[in-house]
Amino acid sequence: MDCCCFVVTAQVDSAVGEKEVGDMKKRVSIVEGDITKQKVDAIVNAANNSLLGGGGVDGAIHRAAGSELLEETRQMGGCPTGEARVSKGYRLPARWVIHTAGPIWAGGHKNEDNLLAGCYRNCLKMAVEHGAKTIAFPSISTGAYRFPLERATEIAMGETGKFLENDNILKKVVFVCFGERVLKAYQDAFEKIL
Ligand code: AR6
Repeated sequence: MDCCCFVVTAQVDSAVGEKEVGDMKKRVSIVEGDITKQKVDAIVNAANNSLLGGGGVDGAIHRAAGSELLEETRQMGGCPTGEARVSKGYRLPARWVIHTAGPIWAGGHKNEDNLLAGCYRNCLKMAVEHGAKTIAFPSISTGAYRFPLERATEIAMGETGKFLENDNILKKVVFVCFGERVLKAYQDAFEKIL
């Protein structure tokens, strides 16, 4: 599943600031596939506070990168929820892995929205600080951590849009969707938010 089955193309609005809006949309892609196969500068890992690996996308990234990744993340001393840490990509096509710990969904009253927004903001910031021009995200917190998918995709798209408005370094932000349900949610959020 390493091919791009779906790519959102830019819809240029006929409003003031047309060029800026159009350009920002063109910098966002939505694809269905496996993030470990993405040929981008940095991929994001939906990790946990320990940064010692786990299941889901975290497990897939560690398997594909090889054991050196765990050796490096072991030295990091964990990562608070909403923050991000960077490692090398080892055997992955991506040069860097940006590890972030998303919030565990607890009904919406434990600051989950802001913590998830922080994950996106901090990963994007860290990518730029490392000179990455392309970055791929999985759908952080929407698997084992049970964050409602539609709500999460709107946060992902909203934070990315806000970041790109003020950044001219990142050329492409790719949302990698594992399965059709996730793909549809990102397509809907793209139309609604960007
Ligand atoms: N490529 C892209 N997306 C994937 C892949 C893949 N190879 N594999 C799974 N997904 P999850 P979380 C999707 O559970 O909710 C781990 O054990 C998956 O379908 O991986 O943030 C960590 O160690 C879903 O849409 O992450 C933590 O303990 C999305 O990735 C905990 O799970 C996120 O699902 C983190 O939970």
